[in-house]
Amino acid sequence: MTEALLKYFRTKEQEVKSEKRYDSQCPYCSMQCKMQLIEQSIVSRKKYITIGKDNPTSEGRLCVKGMNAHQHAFHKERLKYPLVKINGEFVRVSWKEALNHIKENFMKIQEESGQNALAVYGSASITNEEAYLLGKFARVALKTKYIDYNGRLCMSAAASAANQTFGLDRGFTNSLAEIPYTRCIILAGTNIAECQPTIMPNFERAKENGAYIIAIDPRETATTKLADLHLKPRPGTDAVLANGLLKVMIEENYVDEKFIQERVNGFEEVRKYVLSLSMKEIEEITGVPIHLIRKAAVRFGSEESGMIFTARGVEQHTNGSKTVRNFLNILVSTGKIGKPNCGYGAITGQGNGQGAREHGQKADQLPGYRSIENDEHRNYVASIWGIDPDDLPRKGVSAYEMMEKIHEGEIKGLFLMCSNPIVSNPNANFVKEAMKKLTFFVAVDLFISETARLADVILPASSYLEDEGTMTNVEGRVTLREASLPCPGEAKHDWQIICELARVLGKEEYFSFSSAEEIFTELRMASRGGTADYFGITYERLRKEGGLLWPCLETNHIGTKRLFETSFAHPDGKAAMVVVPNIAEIPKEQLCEEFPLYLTTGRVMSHYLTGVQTRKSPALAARNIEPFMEIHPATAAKFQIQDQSLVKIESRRGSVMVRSKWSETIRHDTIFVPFHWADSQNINLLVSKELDPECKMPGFKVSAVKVSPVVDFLT
Ligand SMILES: Nc1nc2c(c(=O)[nH]1)N[C@H]1C(S)=C(S)[C@@H](COP(=O)(O)OP(=O)(O)OC[C@H]3O[C@@H](n4cnc5c(=O)[nH]c(N)nc54)[C@H](O)[C@@H]3O)O[C@H]1N2
Ligand SMILES: Nc1nc2c(c(=O)[nH]1)N[C@H]1C(S)=C(S)[C@@H](COP(=O)(O)OP(=O)(O)OC[C@H]3O[C@@H](n4cnc5c(=O)[nH]c(N)nc54)[C@H](O)[C@@H]3O)O[C@H]1N2
Ligand code: SF4
Ligand SMILES: [Mo]
Repeated sequence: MTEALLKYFRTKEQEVKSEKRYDSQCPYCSMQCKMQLIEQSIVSRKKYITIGKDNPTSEGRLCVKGMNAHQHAFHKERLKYPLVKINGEFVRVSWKEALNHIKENFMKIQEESGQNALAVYGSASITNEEAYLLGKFARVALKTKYIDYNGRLCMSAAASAANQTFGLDRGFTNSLAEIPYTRCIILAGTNIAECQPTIMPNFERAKENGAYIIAIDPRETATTKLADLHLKPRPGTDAVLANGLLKVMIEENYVDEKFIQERVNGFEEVRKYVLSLSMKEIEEITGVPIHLIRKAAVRFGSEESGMIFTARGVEQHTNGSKTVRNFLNILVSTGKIGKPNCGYGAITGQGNGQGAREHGQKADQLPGYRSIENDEHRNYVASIWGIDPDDLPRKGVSAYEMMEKIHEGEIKGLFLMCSNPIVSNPNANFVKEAMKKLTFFVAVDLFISETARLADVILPASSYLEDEGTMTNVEGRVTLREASLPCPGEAKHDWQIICELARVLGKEEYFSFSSAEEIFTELRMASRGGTADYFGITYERLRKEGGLLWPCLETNHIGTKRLFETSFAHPDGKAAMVVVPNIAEIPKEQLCEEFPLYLTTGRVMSHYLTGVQTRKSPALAARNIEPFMEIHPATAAKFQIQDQSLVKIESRRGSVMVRSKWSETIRHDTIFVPFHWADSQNINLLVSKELDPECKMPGFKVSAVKVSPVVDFLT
């Protein structure tokens, strides 16, 4: 540093009058990096800096989003008061007025149209306590069967696959600390370098230790650059590719006969099926040359240890659940699970993407990963809640299907917490129409999001800097987010909002909580004996031990670092393989003469999901001010598209306009657009309503589209 620079910093430091520090965890991805916000008072203003804090998962690292997260939390548009829409305009009201207004409308809807005319839509960005309470609120306070959440669009395929194959779904079967010591890694449809950046050193260390990395992605990314071998399948054909990999592994004798014999069901059927397949056909369907499939299979099969990671690239398909199961077929037939440095990771998405899928926000679920259709489970949870099990509603429908029910008029009122569905759901035009049809709509948010704009009431929620609670991270590690900054204006914590609303609805006795910790104490009991058992976890332990991996059965249990060491979680202790047919599983969205290209969607490093938060952060927005369409120059030439020019993309559902970005490394038949922008740049206007029949995941990663230059732009 030069003398002049040093002098500059010294002067700046002298301007700082006082400093306060607040602990928290990043509000964004599943790494849940621990951080500290430093608030400096400088003569006439406040200055904020965010630094990382050491912990077992992110080891003190932060990425650019975490470092700048406070910018949205302190943004001038942060909601500070309840708002009620009067004659089309939002007007500030008191909490009392807002809550009474909600009560009147909710009661009227249920009196006129029945309990199930109200629906709840939740989120995996809220804490475990809030996710748990929201599930209870729907079932006990509103008595509706309709509740689901944004994680349906995110983790449902991986969760469904792990539950079916292993009998239990915890994102990572091991702890991150084992990654550096594995010999071969398959990264299928995951862009960790941009989406969980602070996980990367684990993979870099593995590489330094000689691990061979195979990436599967239709385009080159910062993640695939780390790989020794990059397979670029046609979008949506990963299940077929996995059949090819498995065929080679079986033919070359890389399967673990002893492991299969002792611990796996269904291998014989899968073996027979994949051996009947032709590699030529697999090459034709996937677009991946046979010799590369062989190379990947032989390497993964022959190494003594290996791990497979999947993320939304292979999961967000109308066959996402089966695709993941096929990757798990590979893992269990090679016996690379349940032992050191071997395992599976579904790279979880949102901050609480893991915990929020365990405690009852899902349409068919009760806390602790229990089933709402299982009588024993119903009796247990009803006993914790102090209600008659017969009063517990049955299962409802998935997130997007709730939009259909709204359209049909069956659902008339909606309570939305922490999500922006008109931007994040597929078939966005339809979803927006649905929202407009609602008789009464309440949104709880930090901002007036594109969806909240359509609400009748908006309630202001607290942010990650203000709201204490537990979050279960990418490893399945339960962490305590200590947050202590006062709420801005009259904003309240999501759990407080749920409790207050329950109170005005006459259900106070079930929701009389005065802290997040009190809710957690009930959650521990409610999850006890379930697959996701949190009973042994307490705030005190989390403070002392920094985080615990579930299941954690007793307060002296150390948590579970590695799953399935001696048995899987099915009643017979065995993993269940399944045949994943090539033909039936090809995506429902087909190319044709009119729509000749695959559109796939995803993320960039500096933005988060629908962008409501990151688009308000100047440092992040500046990195990607607008969406772009990645396209191969040869394809661009075919459709007369210049680099950096405005392009119209059309599907069977709608059209958007974005700027082109030539890329030599994407497949010729595929374009890529990130989904962090809204309104006329909302890429979900193009995505179809088709869902995976098993888990109801939309096909975000394959739409048939055409592209054309926006000629008027230059003339
Ligand atoms: N910066 C940033 N980080 C995030 C988020 C964010 O919005 N921004 N969101 C968080 C959340 S909620 C989630 S769910 C995760 C998502 O994390 P990822 O799933 O890693 O992210 P995506 O970009 O959606 O998709 C990953 C990759 O899949 C590839 N892909 C697309 N189609 C296919 C296909 O058919 N087959 C294969 N094999 N690959 C395909 C894409 O090219 C992309 O590189 O990230 C979390 N972290
Ligand atoms: N095309 C396409 N679409 C996709 C995907 C894709 O890859 N491609 N990915 C899907 C995936 S994986 C996901 S996870 C979804 C996510 O989609 P959404 O659920 O819509 O996610 P967000 O953009 O995070 O919306 C969160 C909203 O809650 C607000 N908020 C933030 N924190 C809080 C809080 O603590 N309390 C409250 N009450 N509000 C808060 C934010 O301001 C924002 O308005 O999108 C899905 N949609
Ligand atoms: S976005 Fe994810 S990796 Fe980046 S700081 Fe936040 S939690 Fe950590
Ligand atoms: Mo997600």
